[in-house]
Amino acid sequence: MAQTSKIITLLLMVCSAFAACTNPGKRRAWHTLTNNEKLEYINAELCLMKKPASLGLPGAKTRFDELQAIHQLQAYATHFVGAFLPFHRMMMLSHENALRNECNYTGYQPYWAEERDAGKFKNSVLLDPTYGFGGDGSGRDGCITMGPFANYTNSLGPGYQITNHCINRAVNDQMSTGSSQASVAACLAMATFDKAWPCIEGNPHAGGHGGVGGQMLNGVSSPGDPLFYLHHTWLDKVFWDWQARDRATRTTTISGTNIAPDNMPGFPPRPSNIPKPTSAAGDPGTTTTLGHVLNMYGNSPNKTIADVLDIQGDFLCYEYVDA
Ligand SMILES: *[C@@H]1O[C@H](CO)[C@@H](O)[C@H](O)[C@H]1NC(C)=O
Ligand SMILES: *[C@@H]1O[C@H](CO)[C@@H](O)[C@H](O)[C@H]1NC(C)=O
Ligand SMILES: *[C@@H]1O[C@H](CO)[C@@H](O)[C@H](O)[C@H]1NC(C)=O
Ligand SMILES: [Cu+2]
Repeated sequence: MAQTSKIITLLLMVCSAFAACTNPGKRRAWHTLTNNEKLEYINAELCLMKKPASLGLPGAKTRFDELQAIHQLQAYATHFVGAFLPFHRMMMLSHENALRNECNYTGYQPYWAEERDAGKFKNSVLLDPTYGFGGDGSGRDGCITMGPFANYTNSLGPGYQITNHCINRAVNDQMSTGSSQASVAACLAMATFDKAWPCIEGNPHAGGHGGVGGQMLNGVSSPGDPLFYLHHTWLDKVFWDWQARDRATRTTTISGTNIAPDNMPGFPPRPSNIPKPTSAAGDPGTTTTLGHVLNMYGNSPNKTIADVLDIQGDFLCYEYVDA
């Protein structure tokens, strides 16, 4: 009898070790969604834009703003550092969970398959005024005037400022060429994280931010444009595609500095009230480690880099459906 229950316990342990992620959420490319699926996503985002803020973060008026604040408050600790990709992965999850848990969204976070639109963002279905995120900006302030998000007032940004302004864009198809399949392929071919991460953070990352322009081009306040989440989810897919080429190693190791340069190219200067990151929480020194804490400012529980390296692990459970 004792023997039997020992065996059962053992079996249960073995099962639970492998049962962590049996039904991964499917993250799909925006252009492959049906119109109804697109509207469900858009309406859930509008729901976050209407929900009052509840976390007490500076300047944030809505739940959408609070997710933007995660990025604004720690831009200099999350770019040009080893945590860049894990941090943005965690931020995408925090956003996806807010849509699902607070706004009844039943899908998963979609991505913008930017390689299809590189050099021609102007014609992208992502900018559709009915089943997309509205068009380019226009007028003196570059405000978007079409689509479901035309009248949203951002409370955070530009940069570190807390001011009311429209969502603005300045589509630049010179810049959007940086999102090309060639840029992606070059990064996927990198042999080490220390080469793959800066490659992804350069182009394709810059291609999407510069290609959309306006708010998206502001390294600090870019999540004020809902396209940010489609862009960074695509980058997360690129990161995962790179990791999957050597999953055992690339989901269990991390490296890179955790000290960003004083003046990050394309970023507004760091104001004096935002402390210079010296060593991020959880890292004993100046190198990014698995214990590095990803601070979600209460939007969702903090996690460590170790928690988010495998998208089908004990914590994360999603997969990317190829476009
Ligand atoms: C989500 O669905 C529940 C149950 O139907 C409902 O009570 C709630 O109001 C919905 N929330 C939103 C934000 O639509
Ligand atoms: C935005 O505001 C304008 C002017 O009040 C209005 O005509 C338009 O329907 C609004 N758009 C949306 C998506 O709410
Ligand atoms: C999240 O991490 C930050 C930075 O380490 C820390 O200051 C904060 O208290 C943590 N928040 C929670 C809810 O644990
Ligand atoms: Cu960012």
